[in-house]
Amino acid sequence: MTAETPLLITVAPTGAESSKETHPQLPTTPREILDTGKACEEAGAGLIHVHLRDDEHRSTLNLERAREVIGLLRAETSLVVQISTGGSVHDSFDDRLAVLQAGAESCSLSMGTLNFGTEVFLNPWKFIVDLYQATQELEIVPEFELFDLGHVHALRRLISDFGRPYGGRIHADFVMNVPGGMPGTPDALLAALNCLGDSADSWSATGIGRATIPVALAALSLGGHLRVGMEDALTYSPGQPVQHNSELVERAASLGRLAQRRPMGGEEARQFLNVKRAP
Ligand code: KMH
Ligand code: ZN
Repeated sequence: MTAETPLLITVAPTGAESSKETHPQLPTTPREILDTGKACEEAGAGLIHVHLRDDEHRSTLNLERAREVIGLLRAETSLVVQISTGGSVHDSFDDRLAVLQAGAESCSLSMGTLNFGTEVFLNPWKFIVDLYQATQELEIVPEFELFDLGHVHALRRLISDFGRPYGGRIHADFVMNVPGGMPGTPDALLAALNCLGDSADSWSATGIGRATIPVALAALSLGGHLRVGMEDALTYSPGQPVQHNSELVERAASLGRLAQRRPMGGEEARQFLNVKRAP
C-alpha cells in the first residue's frame, strides 16, 4: 500500500452501548440514521456500520427494523451498508445470525471472545464459523473485527480452513482500546499488523474513546483506512461532546488529506471491497 491509496472512511454512528438518554445526539431512529448517513457521506464516508435501535432506543437485532434501515440507506445514499452481527453483548447467537437475512451487502464478523468493559462479548469458534459460512452462502462481504492479537491469528486460521470470503477480498478492522482488548497504541497496531502479515488485502483501524486520534494517525502513517463514529467516541475533544457523527468523519477526511489520501465515495468503496450491491 502506498501513500496515494485512497482512504476508506467507515462511520459507525450508533453502536449498541450508549444510551439515547445520556447522549441525545446519538442517531437511533431509522430517520436519524438515514440523515446521519447522508451527512457522513457528504463529509467523506464510504461505508456505514449499522447498529439498530427499537422505538425505545434500545439495541435490537429485529429483522423488520434492519430491513427498514438498510432499505432507507440504500435508497438515499451510495454508502456501502454493513450490518453489525455483533449487536450487543446480550444478543443471542441465533439473532446475530438471523440479521444476515436483512439484505445488507456487508456485515461485521468479530474474530474472538473478549471482556467488554464489565461484560463479555462472546464469539466462540463454532459461532464464527457458522457466521462465516452463512456470509459465503448469502454472498455478503464480511469485515473482520479484530479486538486483540489472538483475533488476528484466528482470522488466518479461518481463511486457511474455510477459504476466502464472498467477493474474494479480505478487509480487516482493528477495534482498539476496548476495555478487555488490545490497547489503542501505535505499538499494539504494529504488533497486530505484523501478525496479520499478508493475510488481509486491506485494513482499517479505530480507537475507542481517547485513543481515536492516536490510532487514526498511526493507521494513516501505516497506509491503513479509518473507522470513526459515535459507536467508538462520544467526545470530539476532552469535555466537548460530539454533536454529529459528520464532525468525526470531517476530521478523519482532513487527517486523510493531510496524509495525501482522498476519501473514497460509496461506489468506489463498493468496488474497493468487491461488495455486490444487493438488488
Ligand atoms: N457492540 C459490541 C458488543 C460489531 O458491531 O460487530 C460488538 C460490536 C461489534 O459492536
Ligand atoms: Zn459495531
